[in-house]
Amino acid sequence: MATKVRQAAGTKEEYLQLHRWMCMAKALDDRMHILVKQGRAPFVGSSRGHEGIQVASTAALAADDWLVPHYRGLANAIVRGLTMKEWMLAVFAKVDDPLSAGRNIPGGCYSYRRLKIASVSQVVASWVPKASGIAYAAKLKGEGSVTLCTFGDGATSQGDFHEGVNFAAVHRLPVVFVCENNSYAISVPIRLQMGNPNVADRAAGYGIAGATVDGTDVPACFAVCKGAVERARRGDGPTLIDAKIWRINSHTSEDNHLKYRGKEEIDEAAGHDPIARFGAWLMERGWLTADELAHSQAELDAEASEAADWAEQQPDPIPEEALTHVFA
Ligand SMILES: Cc1ncc(C[n+]2csc(CCOP(=O)(O)OP(=O)(O)O)c2C)c(N)n1
Repeated sequence: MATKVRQAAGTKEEYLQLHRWMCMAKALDDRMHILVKQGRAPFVGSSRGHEGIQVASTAALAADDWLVPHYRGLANAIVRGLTMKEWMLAVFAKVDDPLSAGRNIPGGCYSYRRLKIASVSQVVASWVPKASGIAYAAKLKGEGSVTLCTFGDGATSQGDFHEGVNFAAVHRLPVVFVCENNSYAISVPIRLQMGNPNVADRAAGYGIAGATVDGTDVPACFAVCKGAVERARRGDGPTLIDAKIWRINSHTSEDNHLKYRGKEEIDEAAGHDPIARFGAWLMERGWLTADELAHSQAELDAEASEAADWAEQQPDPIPEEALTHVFA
């Protein structure tokens, strides 16, 4: 049964595209770590380990749908159409940065109207009620759009999470909630975060659909997310998806995970890389060769490096404009 669902979820072309988006995110992530080490960029909140569920959930949307991602959602934004150059403009906080006009740390707090990405915030879970609000507005206007809202396991401990999901449940809103469950909120492990580690079990308490999925299994994620988007679009209300993943890097470049997780666990996390797993899955089917994969990753790595060098040379915001776009 599960196999049937998977085969129906995507075509070869769609899967190859999902994989390329993941490799694009990795190329940018790896480049950002280098830039931080070189003292050229300020910060990286890595999406390594999250890419599978991020591309699968976002690719399940239609172009007119809304994305309300959490700060780790680089691959989500890439699927919506964010280019490497645009991302690097944000990394270097340049005047033409389309995400926050150079006003925030990369991925920290931004929106992108053209790509229908809305108001990401660093205040954990604060974007959950916003996502429900967007979905409510869409429903009232009869827009037919679906809103995808993503967050981490730590976010589910916040009151905002409960209020946002409950509101969406009461009004049967067209919204898909995806918990990218990497089992850490910075240094706090999931056993100290919640009594029941299965976030989707809470769906029953809200009276909505829930699903648990291995977030490193891209075809499975794509099937589950497509199902949730379809359910939302036909008026059957929200779904709460718990995607179990592994955070491969530290929380951010300001954090050192060796202080709170052992080397053995860190190595284990690296072994749950969704990009490697999906690449192997594509190769097993003869849809990608090892040479093609290596060539394409090298090409993307070079593109990320060129995007960084280019963005670094672009103009900085001017001091007189510091308060433009800032609301009191
Ligand atoms: C309301 C609030 N409390 C605390 C923080 C500090 N903080 C930033 S990220 C984070 C961890 C969030 O963990 P999780 O939701 O699991 O997402 P992850 O970063 O693991 O993807 C915390 C506590 C914050 N930004 N906002």
